[in-house]
Amino acid sequence: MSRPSSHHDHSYSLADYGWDEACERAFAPHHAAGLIPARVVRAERGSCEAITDAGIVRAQIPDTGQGDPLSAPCTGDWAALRPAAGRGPVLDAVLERRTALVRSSASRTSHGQVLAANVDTVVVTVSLAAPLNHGRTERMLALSWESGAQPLVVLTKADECADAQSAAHEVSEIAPGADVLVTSAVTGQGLDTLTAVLTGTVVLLGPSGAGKSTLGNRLLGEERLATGAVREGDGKGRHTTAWRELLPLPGGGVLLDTPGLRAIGLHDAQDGLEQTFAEIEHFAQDCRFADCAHVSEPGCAVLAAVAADEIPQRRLDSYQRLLRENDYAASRTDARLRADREATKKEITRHLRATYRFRGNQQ
Ligand SMILES: Nc1nc2c(ncn2[C@@H]2O[C@H](COP(=O)(O)OP(=O)(O)OP(=O)(O)O)[C@@H](O)[C@H]2O)c(=O)[nH]1
Ligand SMILES: [Mg+2]
Ligand SMILES: [Zn+2]
Repeated sequence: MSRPSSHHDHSYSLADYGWDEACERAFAPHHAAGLIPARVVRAERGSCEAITDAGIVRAQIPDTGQGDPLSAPCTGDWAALRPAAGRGPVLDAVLERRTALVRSSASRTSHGQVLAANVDTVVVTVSLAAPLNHGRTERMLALSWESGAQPLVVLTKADECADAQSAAHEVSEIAPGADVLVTSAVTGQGLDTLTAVLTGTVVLLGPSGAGKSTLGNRLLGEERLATGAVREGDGKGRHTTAWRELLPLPGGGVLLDTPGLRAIGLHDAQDGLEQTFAEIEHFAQDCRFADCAHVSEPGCAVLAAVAADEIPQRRLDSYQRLLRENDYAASRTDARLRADREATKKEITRHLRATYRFRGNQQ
């Protein structure tokens, strides 16, 4: 396994990390309050590393008591830091996120987990050294579209594939609206094009072993990220990357490598799914019923398109499976919200009872 170098260069400024006029405007009230602008490059529970114009600092994250991890500061957030005498600064506020990459959290709670905030481009990596798994790619695309960022599919390891072009064609059929690029970190194929099209905050997303960190090192121009061999036999990765950290790209913009996710659960991704399956939604406009589920309804234009081989059956099945999963996740969220509200109501009732009993005793 190759070792990454672990420290940031201190010569970078906030502008290198994407600070622009929109940030400046949004930060104005914090500026007036004497707070310092920063971008979170790595977040943990209780503290984070953030870049400021004075270099990297570690800032404390006060416990807000809010259970929802969606509101916790995460990598890519623009933050307002309050300087504290004699110790590190405290993260006081987070600017509203332009975009956010959210998956349903791994824990059994129904909360979402923010993988990255203020992302411009999501690089969805797909290895050409293993059989294509369209369902997984569609899932990653749905997550990407839902985030508000632009997805770009990057096929990796072209050197290990006999016919990369036809694989690229196949993948482009399941990725309406996203470009598909063939690359190899070994031969260098496609890397100049990739470098040229990447701007802003770029996130590498994909299964373990897809070659995200290897690609990241090529984009960074140095071995900053640890990489690991895939397993003999099934070609699966070993989950080499363990954390998420923003790194500046030599040509401008910043890069976020992510750990290969074991499971990418959808979180409230209805719009992202509609975008991912745009051609099905297009046909659906001609269904007789506005709420057609494209199962057995009369006058269903989607089923007609499947029968006419204009939409592959696999594609419709995949869409319906992901929609069901998303609905299920949403209903769990609703149940949790209901439970939260019930708990709050009970708490208030208890409080009122105690208060009135107290008053009653006084009289
Ligand atoms: N042949 C070939 N191998 C590659 C290429 N890119 C990456 N690899 C190999 O694929 C393996 C996995 O690469 P990583 O970059 O660690 O994969 P990753 O996606 O970062 O994996 P995780 O960090 O576990 O999520 C390593 O052995 C790489 O050398 C490529 O373009 N061609
Ligand atoms: Mg990695
Ligand atoms: Zn229909």
